[in-house]
Amino acid sequence: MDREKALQIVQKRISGPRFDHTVRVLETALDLAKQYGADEKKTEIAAIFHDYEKHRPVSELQSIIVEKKLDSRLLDYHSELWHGPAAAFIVQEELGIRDDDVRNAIRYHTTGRAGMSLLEKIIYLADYIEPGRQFPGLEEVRDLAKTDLDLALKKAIGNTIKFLIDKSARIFPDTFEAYNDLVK
Ligand code: DGI
Ligand code: FE
Ligand code: FE
Repeated sequence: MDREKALQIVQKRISGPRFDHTVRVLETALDLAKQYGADEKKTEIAAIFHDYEKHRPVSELQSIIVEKKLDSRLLDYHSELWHGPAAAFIVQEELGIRDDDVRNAIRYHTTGRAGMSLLEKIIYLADYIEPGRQFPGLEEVRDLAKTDLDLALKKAIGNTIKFLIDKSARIFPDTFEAYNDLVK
């Protein structure tokens, strides 16, 4: 699927600011892919579709997780975590996107996981540092991303865990496992 076609498909579901975010994630991810030697075509598709299910009602996301037998642990955690796994399923089902690495990059873009691939790391980080984002500690991660992908990722995931603890939010095990995996 070419870039324009993919963007057209996504824009029908997530227009407005969320679509603008997607385009910035795409540009950021392609920069990282060039820098760190990832497959640019796969990066493009994963970035474009990473938030494809972001605007689907929570009740429908829940049905997808139950009926399609996705990771049932998700149901015990915040619904914010559901759009990635749902999108990874839907892009295969509806659009025939079968590449495992692309689908895992979409699936794990919110939580990360232990043993992330280069593409998974790039999508996670691009989503975190795209130029429209603004929060404490972000500049440091942007700087690290210029020289050391794993160090940037460790900082980003560590910041997310701190942010969640400050909110007294539950933390999905994959998020901890991603962090532990990067601290060696
Ligand atoms: O979809 P985006 O807004 O572009 O970004 P995202 O998919 O990374 O979602 C970010 C949200 O997910 C942010 O509010 C933090 C939250 N999040 C990330 N990891 C966890 C989490 N929330 C919970 N409850 N537990 C987690 O492990
Ligand atoms: Fe997302
Ligand atoms: Fe996103």
